[in-house]
Amino acid sequence: MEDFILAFQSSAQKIQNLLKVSHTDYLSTTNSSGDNQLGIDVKADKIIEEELLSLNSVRGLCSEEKNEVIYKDYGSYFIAYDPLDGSSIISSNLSVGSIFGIYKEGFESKNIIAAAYVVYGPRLELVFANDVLSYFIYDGKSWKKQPPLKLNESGKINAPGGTQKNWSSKHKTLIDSFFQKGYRLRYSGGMVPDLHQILIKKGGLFSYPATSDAPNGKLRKLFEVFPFAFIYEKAGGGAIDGKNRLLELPINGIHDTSPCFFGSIEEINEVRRIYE
Ligand code: AFP
Repeated sequence: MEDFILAFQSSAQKIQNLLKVSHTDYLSTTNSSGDNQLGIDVKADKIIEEELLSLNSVRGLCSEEKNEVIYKDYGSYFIAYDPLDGSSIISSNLSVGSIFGIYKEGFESKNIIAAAYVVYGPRLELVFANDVLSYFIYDGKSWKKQPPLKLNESGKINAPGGTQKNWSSKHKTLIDSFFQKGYRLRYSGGMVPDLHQILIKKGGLFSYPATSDAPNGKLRKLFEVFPFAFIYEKAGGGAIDGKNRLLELPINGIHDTSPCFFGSIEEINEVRRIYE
């Protein structure tokens, strides 16, 4: 796994440099999910693709920015990644991220054996989870390992995604109930910084539910939902679609999406209670 950590750190430094100097104009193209593509999305995808294809252990790559999976004829691991998540908030100079899921045998939830994300913010940070959860901060010269991130039984942050007028009534009841308990609204529209914040603050709930305009949710299973589900469970929290554990969901196509809830155990139990 060390080769993956080094590859993620190397591509993170290159993409951070790109973010410092790049314009944020859109290309005329869209990705496979129909999202408009920024020039930097395509450049970040290329950087990660080159880093990962150079590893002998990598057999296949699946990117949010591409339609097709890239296969090599040797290697053991399949990596699904979102090279730059948060395109719509880059022009506002908010933090964005890269997300990675590492799968054995093939792209299925049961095959995920590690996950990682990079936060491009005031600091460059990497979180990597396999059997344990490792947290690194880049100080401009090297990546310094930090104490591991751990979720408490509950927290105080509520990060509710999706357009509120398109929420179901039970979802509105759920979200309001946390605000009634004094939870603080912390939502930037960037999955990586929003979920990273809950891990750093040791608790809370991030939700992106089924909505009337996105009945299967918006976030992609292979390179957003499953990696963060893996990381949140390793941190002592939970990750469900309202009822089922996210890491038990099937996959129907590499860009398949799911409603998703990530958080501390008590918040996830409350989601189950309201949704079931
Ligand atoms: P963009 O990549 O289009 O900015 O979308 C970011 C994202 O996929 C994820 O990072 C956020 O959690 C989510 O969308 C925000 O979606 P809403 O703006 O609908 O809340």
